[in-house]
Amino acid sequence: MKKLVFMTIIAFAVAACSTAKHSENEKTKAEQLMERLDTLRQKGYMFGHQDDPFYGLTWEYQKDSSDVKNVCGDYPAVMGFELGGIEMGDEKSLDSVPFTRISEEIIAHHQRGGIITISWHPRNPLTTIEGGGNAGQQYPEGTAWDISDTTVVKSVLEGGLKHELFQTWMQRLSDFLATLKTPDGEKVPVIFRPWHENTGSWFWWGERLCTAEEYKALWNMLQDKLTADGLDNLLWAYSPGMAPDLTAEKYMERYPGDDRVGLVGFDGYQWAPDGKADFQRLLDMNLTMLCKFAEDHGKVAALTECGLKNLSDPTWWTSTLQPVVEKHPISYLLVWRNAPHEWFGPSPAKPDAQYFVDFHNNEKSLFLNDIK
Ligand code: BMA
Repeated sequence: MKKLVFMTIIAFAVAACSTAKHSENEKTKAEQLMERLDTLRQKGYMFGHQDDPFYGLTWEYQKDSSDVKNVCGDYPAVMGFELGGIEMGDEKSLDSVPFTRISEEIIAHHQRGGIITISWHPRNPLTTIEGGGNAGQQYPEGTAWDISDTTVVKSVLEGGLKHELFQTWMQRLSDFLATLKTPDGEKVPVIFRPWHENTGSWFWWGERLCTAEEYKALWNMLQDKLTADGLDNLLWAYSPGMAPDLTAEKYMERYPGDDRVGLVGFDGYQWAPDGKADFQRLLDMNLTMLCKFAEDHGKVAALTECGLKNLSDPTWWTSTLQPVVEKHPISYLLVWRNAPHEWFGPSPAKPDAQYFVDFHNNEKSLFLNDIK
């Protein structure tokens, strides 16, 4: 990559990662992560998997296990973790993973040289019944997917009905993030990706649920709070959903600003088992837009979520995904979790495993051993 572009990226990263500028030897963890991502991008694209170290299709909570490693012999370079439920003070996430374990695995992956990304699907602050009335319920009442009311974002902003409650929720999130430190006190760098898929309307922060101004105010409120708490290890990622109308103009509509975002991406799944051609066309088109946007704005680009549910086409890794992503200078792609009811990663028990090995062996796909 041209030096000028690299310098631009670093300049924006400094702005996006914290308000203070830092000299070479006192870069924040977020700034260092941005530089690392940018360097690694010259080599290829990293593979990521959500909830990788907790469970697979035939096991759960076995130390050092991973479906990805069990298939190809290496851990994913990027691991994704979900914090939904932390805002309630729950012991387990909405995906039933104990938060103490999440903290431990984040630190362990960082210590083995890997990269961490965190998502957060907080419950609906307006419809959640405090004291647990509808806690633990997955869909949709009281959850992030509860879109029964269009004033939820407004309600948590300054002057809103749930503003105070949301301060408590943000504090609990902040307290958890503060635990992400190695034993010698080093903060773990994290790609933090809140308020995602906001150009769709299935979360309470979605497009038809709030105005662009309200969305940005929500983003800013959370970012300002976590920054004020000293969390300068967060690289903020903005990721709407893949869509035929995701032009650069559309991408900008709710974009929080170059000074507030370090990584740009989008989430894009192939939902129809026979939808290969349409998926490839759309993915290619959106990645072309995204990578140009990233270059113009001095950001790192990533396919922040993707997958084919239950790998209904076992050749998907090499026949569908790889040919498109290898054309674009993205930092990483991340496939969603291997839950019993829906899985997006490989598993030794499934026919896509042999194709995943080929995907892993391709020199442009990067796994943990490729980035250490
Ligand atoms: C969704 C599904 C849900 C899960 C949520 C948050 O895509 O996997 O089962 O609770 O993500 O991780």
